Amino acid sequence: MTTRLVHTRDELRSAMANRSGEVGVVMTMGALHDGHRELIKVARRRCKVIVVTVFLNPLQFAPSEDLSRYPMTLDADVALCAEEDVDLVFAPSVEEVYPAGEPQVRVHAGPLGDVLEGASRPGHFDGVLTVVAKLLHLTSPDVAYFGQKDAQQALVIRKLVRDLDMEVRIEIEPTVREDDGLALSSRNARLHGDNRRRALALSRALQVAQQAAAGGERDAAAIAQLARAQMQELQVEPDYIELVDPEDLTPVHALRGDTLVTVAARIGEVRLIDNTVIIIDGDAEVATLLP
Ligand code: PAJ
Repeated sequence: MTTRLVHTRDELRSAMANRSGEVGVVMTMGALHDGHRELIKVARRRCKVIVVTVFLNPLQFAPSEDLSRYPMTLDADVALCAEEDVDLVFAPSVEEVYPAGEPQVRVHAGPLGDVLEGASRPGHFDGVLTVVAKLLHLTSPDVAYFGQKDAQQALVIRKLVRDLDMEVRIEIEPTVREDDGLALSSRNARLHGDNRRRALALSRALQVAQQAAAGGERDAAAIAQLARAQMQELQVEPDYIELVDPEDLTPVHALRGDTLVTVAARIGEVRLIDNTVIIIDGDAEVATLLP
């Protein structure tokens, strides 16, 4: 089966019309890497028809953010999709997705969209949810796959489909990392020289948090302090490092159950995020967001 590239909603509709079986979608902003590839592989194993969307959504970037510097590599993206036996790549233009310009009606993420990344990037999750809702409507999947790398995003998308009764299953897959621990991200291509080494501050901080919890530490502030100190060794000051409840993102003070440790930092020009789940009294191998 060859991979088909379509750009318009009409092409998408007619390409989907003669397919049957469970449809899985992987939504991306392009510049595909092995993190995206893993989501596609999981989808390929589980679904009959795989659609990958490639759309750099302006609605989720503030004017001051890095939209114009975001890498665009559609040919390579389609080649990666072909390697993974994807059926359809839907790569619409901004005009195709927003034919009337900026949409007047949008999905509001609510309180979960105001904390952590949302506090640093006001309106970001409204932009994400608005495009995710549109792409879900356009592709009508049975299952949509997202990465734990963007844990807050995955949670607000789960909330979107529950609160608005959307008939789609949301699956969250573990973060794919470089050998040294750096979480794969399209933005890593912009880490040069010493900044590539300094970017390890995030994953190392999360390791320190895991180790502290494994050693019996239950005080969230103490764990955050150890993690922050680890980052400072690489001269990195986090935007935030927080321990929160993975269900509702409220701050955790004493670790009693599974706890999401989430971190963001600017390395040079590049803003990176990462997270891990500390499992208390459970199987530490399953450190992914719970269903
Ligand atoms: P993008 O950053 O391209 O990510 C697309 C999907 O790949 C997301 O679900 C993200 O969590 C996942 N992903 C990214 N890096 C990963 C890694 N290292 N390991 C595992 N999964 C990873 O997230 C977006 O695009 C956009 O906000 C989008 C949902 C497409 C809406 O515009």
